[in-house]
Amino acid sequence: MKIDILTLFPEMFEGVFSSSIMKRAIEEKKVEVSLHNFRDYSKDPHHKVDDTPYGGGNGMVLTCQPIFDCVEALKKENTKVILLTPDGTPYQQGIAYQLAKEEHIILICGHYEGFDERIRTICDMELSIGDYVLTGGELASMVVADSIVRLLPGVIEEGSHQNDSFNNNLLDYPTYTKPRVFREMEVPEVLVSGDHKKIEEYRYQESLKKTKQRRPDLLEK
Ligand code: 6GU
Repeated sequence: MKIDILTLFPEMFEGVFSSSIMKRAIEEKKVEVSLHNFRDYSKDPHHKVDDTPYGGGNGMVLTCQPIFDCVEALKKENTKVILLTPDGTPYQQGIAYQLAKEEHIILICGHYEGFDERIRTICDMELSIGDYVLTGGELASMVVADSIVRLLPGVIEEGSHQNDSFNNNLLDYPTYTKPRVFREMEVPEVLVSGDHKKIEEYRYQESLKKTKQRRPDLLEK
């Protein structure tokens, strides 16, 4: 998979792509990530990328030209162009699975107070990562990229995302490791019983219980 990210702040991504699982996935060529500062595509003599809004109002609006030219330079036959915006489709695990099947993704990070509405015409999808407002799409695109990359074949141990929270609309069951007793808190007996059928049933029931308590909305899906 190839992920191209359009941003005015490529330096924000350094830590995310040079650490942990993302770093390894890139090194092992499971994914290729490129950052593009669309300011470099601006035809304005001062490399301007924004202007005042028609009709008046506060703030600056990202202009079409640099983003259109940057997307057109990168776009291939099977490219999915995604805009990160607080008014986009709420991002969910199901979308991560769909996007993990794509060959090439372009993520466009909006910034400042907004972007020219016509930028939406070159996008296949608009995503929001939640009901709160960020200063820009950068953090959102990191969230989307991270959640996709971990699903790519060979990035994390096969099967280890089978039990992720949100698969089957259930939250994860509780897990424990050594020691068996820590500050008088004991690991549930069933987990050391060796009875795999019982363990499976216990985990399912715990998932269900936690989901009912914390996210009853998931069970209605
Ligand atoms: Cl994708 N962008 C911004 N700026 N704020 C957000 C968001 C995206 N998703 C939630 N809040």
